[in-house]
Amino acid sequence: MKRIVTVQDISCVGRCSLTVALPVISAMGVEAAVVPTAVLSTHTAFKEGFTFHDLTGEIPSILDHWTREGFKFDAVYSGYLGSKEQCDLVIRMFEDYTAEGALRFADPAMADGGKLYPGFSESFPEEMKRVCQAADVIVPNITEACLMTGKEYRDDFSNEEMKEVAKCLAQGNIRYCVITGAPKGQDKLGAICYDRENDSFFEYYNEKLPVQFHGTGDIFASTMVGALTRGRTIGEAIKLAVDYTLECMKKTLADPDSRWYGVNFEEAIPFLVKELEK
Ligand code: PXL
Repeated sequence: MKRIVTVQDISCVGRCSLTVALPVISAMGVEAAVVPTAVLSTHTAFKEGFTFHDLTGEIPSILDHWTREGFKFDAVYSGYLGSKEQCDLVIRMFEDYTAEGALRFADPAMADGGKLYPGFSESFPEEMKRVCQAADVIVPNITEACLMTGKEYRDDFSNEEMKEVAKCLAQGNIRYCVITGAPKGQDKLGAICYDRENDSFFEYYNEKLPVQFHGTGDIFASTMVGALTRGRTIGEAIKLAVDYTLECMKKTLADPDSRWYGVNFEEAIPFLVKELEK
């Protein structure tokens, strides 16, 4: 069985980060080890009052133990990170805990809709850019891609403009820069992938629903990591991630109260497993 390690926070309520990555990756038949970066009472899109306990201080000793044990993983997957120091630690993990040919995957989960999430400083995107450019595959939304390339965000970028941003960000180790949540016309949503090695683009779209939910980026990223680790091509991984995310959103729509609690990925797990077996 393949084994990955994912580095992100644990938000106790509000399906996102580790509470999404662990079940999704497990459902895909891949073992998931974790490095928790922080413990929060909820994700930060909840109103005032969420708690935040930073775990940066714990990570170096976890990694030192792993070095003594000689642990290596088939993928290192980073998500929501809280500090420059954590960015440095992820870059160290990309170097030191990857098996031969392993995947280095970064989801720069820090912003959406033109704005950084609460608690991030203006300088954080520069730190996250270092993490992304040390990875093989990255999955920013267009807001995150703009913040890391210094482009001004607009909510009406054309397909060509998005491709330009993806290409501009694809430096360092990056092989594939996947812009998530990319629209196609009025009624399609999907992803645009820039393949740096071949200087080409791959796009995949599915139905666009008239709603947005919190935590869809984590579903998308976790699905891609699972699929790539299972040996799927980048195109197959993107298609599966777009389709499963849509399926989760459809399940969520059936329960309007669940909006702040992330998407209903649980009831869509049978779809994911079936698609993966095809
Ligand atoms: O879904 C990304 C994410 C992860 N972790 C925390 C968050 C968010 C998005 O807001 O707040 C704590």
